[in-house]
Amino acid sequence: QRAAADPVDLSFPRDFRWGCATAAYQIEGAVREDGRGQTNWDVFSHTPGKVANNDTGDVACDSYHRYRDDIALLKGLGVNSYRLSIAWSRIFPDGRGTPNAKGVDYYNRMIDGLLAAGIRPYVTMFHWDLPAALPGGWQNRDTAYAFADYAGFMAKTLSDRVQDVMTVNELACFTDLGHLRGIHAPGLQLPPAGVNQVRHHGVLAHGLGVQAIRAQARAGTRVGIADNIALHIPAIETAEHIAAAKRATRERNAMFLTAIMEGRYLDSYLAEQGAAAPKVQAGDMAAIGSPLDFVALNIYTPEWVRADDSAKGYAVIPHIASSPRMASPWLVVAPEVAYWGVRLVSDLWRPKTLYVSENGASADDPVTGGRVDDVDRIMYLRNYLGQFRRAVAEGYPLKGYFLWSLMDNFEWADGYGKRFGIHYVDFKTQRRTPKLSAAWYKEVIRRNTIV
Ligand code: GBH
Repeated sequence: QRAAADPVDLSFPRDFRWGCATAAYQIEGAVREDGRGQTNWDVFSHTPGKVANNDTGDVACDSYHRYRDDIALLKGLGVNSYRLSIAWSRIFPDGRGTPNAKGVDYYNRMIDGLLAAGIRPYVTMFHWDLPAALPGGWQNRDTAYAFADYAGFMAKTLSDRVQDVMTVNELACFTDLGHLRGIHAPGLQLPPAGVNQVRHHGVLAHGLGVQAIRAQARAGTRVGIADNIALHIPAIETAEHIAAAKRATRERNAMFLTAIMEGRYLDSYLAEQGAAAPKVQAGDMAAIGSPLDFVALNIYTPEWVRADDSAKGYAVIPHIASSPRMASPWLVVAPEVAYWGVRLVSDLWRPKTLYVSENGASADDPVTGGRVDDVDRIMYLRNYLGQFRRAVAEGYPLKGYFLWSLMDNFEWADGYGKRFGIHYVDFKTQRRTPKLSAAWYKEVIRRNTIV
């Protein structure tokens, strides 16, 4: 006679991809080495008052020199995958022209090292570090073509060893945060028409990038995007609220993922923007709508949505001060978004494959006696994973999970003040120490279930 029911099965499919994610400018440092060109983030972080504590990515985690240590950390975790980004300006210091062999060599060494360790690389071509030499940056349509040339070249170069490529990371960040809110590089606050044009150049870069990668990389290369869409949870799990959350997801991402998945801008978006709508040229929408092999989502903070009598049919419920948050004020804890993010994107657009390209949390890590017992981070990750598991159980095609991040790093406008790593980095000595969350994640991977 048993005292309790059998534990619920929380295991993941046998071929599930377990990984960690990082980005070039956040970890590499070595910004003036081996011919690397300057980027918008070098300029921005060196402009006083833009980044907390006036921190810069000049040294970061020094991964340009310590990439073997990074690979050792990954091996220690037992991950089978790693998501990294390529610094465009190491390959083309001026954004275009002749490739810089030393920059290419760095990524060849990195990829070879990962493969030797049995780790599959997932490569993001652009995670916000734009070559500063490109005139006008994302305001200039030419930047989208320069990106496609670079992405095609790089995919071809790595194609004998890299099968999984993401074009860009988080459209809304490098467009809106940089050009509407001005809190990321290049720090502009443009009027609506300017912002919409930048957004258009962002999705166009993605689309032209997909075409260039398909033209140049080996057949069988899988291409997708890592995007942070506006995510929504139905306030109540009933049909009317679920329909409202689905509609909010489609309409509130009209300038980004919706355009990519549907190959057009929604009429409601164009009507709402009026004269400020983006200027679109012939062929743009077909490029933007290029079919993808997978969609990857960075999943952190959502908004709750309820059905509403308004013309839109939904209402977004604002966050309140008492919502639970991690160390970054924006990082509201809402594990159900893990399920709803995957489900609503699947229901709307039926991608063949989905990945979680980022999920993780900042915490004020307690450092005592050389230990970092970051139980809040474990709590956060365990709860999000439980909701991803729910999506898998219901048959949604979620094939992998990349934890943000392998180690503490340069957290953009927050500098080194916000720590997202499962390895603690002492930025004076560059010493890396596994936090308790690293031991937890290792056990999750080893058993292929939530512990
Ligand atoms: C991701 O962005 C990035 O891809 C990654 O590079 C980053 O390190 C990681 O997440 C953790 O932040 O300051 O209140 O105005 C996540 C989406 C959107 C989160 C912008 C921070 C700024 C909000 N980011 N947001 S606020």
